[in-house]
Amino acid sequence: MKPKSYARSVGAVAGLAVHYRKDPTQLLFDASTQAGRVVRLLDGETSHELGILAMKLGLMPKDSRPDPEILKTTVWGKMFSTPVGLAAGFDKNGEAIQCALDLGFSFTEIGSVTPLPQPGNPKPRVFRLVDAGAVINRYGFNNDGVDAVGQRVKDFQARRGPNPKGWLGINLGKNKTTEDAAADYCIGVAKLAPFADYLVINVSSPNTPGLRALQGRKQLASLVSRVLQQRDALDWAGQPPPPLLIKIAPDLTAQDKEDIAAVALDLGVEGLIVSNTTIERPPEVAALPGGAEAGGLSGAPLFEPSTAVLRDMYRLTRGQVPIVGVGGVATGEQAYAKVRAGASLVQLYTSLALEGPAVIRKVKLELAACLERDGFASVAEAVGADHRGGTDHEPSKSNSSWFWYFQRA
Ligand SMILES: Cc1cc2nc3c(=O)[nH]c(=O)nc-3n(C[C@H](O)[C@H](O)[C@H](O)COP(=O)(O)O)c2cc1C
Ligand SMILES: *[C@@H]1O[C@H](CO)[C@@H](O)[C@H](O)[C@H]1NC(C)=O
Ligand SMILES: *[C@@H]1O[C@H](CO)[C@@H](O)[C@H](O)[C@H]1NC(C)=O
Ligand SMILES: CC(=O)N[C@H]1CO[C@H](CO)[C@@H](O)[C@@H]1O
Repeated sequence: MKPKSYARSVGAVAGLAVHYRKDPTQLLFDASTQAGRVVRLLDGETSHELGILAMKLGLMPKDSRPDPEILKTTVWGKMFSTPVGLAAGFDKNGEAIQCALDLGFSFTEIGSVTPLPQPGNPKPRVFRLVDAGAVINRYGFNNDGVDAVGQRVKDFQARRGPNPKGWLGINLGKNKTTEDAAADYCIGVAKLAPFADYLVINVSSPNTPGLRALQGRKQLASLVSRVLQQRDALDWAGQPPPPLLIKIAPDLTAQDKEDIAAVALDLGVEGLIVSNTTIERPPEVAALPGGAEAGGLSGAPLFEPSTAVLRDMYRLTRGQVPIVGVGGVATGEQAYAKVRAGASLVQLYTSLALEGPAVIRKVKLELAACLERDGFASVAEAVGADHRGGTDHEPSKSNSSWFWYFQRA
């Protein structure tokens, strides 16, 4: 090695040593990001399985650094140290609950869990479109079923102390051949609700053609009220039951959105998760290798459409129903845009799968910086800010002008 480049290498190593001494956990995060690059060479499902395995074995880094104070927020009477959580489908079987929280999320949503275990669709069923920052999946809800998952969540709740640092959401599904979805959700509620900090049911169906709007609304109301009744019939020993959230698709008609908002307000649904993956294929995605695969598209191309639906749902529910914003979040600026559009909490999945756990801290720090930049004292203050004209706060750049036009008209 030439002396000059040798000196440069020594300098670089010394620099890194100083850098990591200041912040040793960063080394683990960077290492896991590098590991993530290798794992990316494997197929989508194998790398997902390896990720879960590493989490189960405790090989994932813990991020014990405190979250910025400004990110602290209270929803459903629960304190979240950051509004950023892990979305459903990553830990389908509740095998890595504590580990997801240790990675730096303030909440993790397991599932979807169906009454009986089911194998899902034939492989391959996960496709990474790395250049588009996207994933297409058609897993078909492979999972261990409510009994196996029930044992795991019971163990988790038994181990954690009286002042939990993170929260557990349980996403309930229906078996493939079940026609009465409410019946399956009720089984999930009966078995899993006692261990959940919140529950999610999915009403992600793209509109059934020919179904009259009112019928759609009636059916949805009947589904949701059966699930609420089942939950409220359990013995909560004077404690409030876990909030029930409904998760929706981004591919909804205006009528669908009005129906869902009306039902949520009428029945007192405690939250909405917006949104699931999309069955749409933007032309730039369809043109990529794998881009035409069937399934749900997540990641970067989902950011705009899911945020638009979030904005609509906040407006239609008049800001009265807490919303969890999910879809394409890979930066703090994007998490901030979801908050301004109306999200009280934010989740991510695909950016974690593509970039590794370093993305979690990045999103949190950037979100804190966005809030400070625009003069917000807390997350709660910024929730729905795009909908309020005439504040001191600068409208965000992501705010489309037509929206302001309608708000101010
Ligand atoms: C591989 C994969 C599996 C998923 N499985 C589920 C699931 O079982 N239940 C569910 O409600 N959402 C599931 N989702 C959807 C995510 O929870 C989330 O709504 C969606 O991916 C958008 O967020 P993202 O762009 O940050 O990934 C899954 C997503 C992916 C990529
Ligand atoms: C979500 O709801 C849709 C529409 O009812 C259904 O087709 C799909 O199978 C559901 N998914 C799960 C996991 O229950
Ligand atoms: C989400 O959307 C996909 C298609 O994009 C659909 O198959 C699935 O049933 C929906 N629901 C859930 C809970 O993922
Ligand atoms: C409630 C219930 O068990 N529903 C269905 C779950 O899935 C299996 C297999 O697909 C069906 O046989 C059940 O009826």
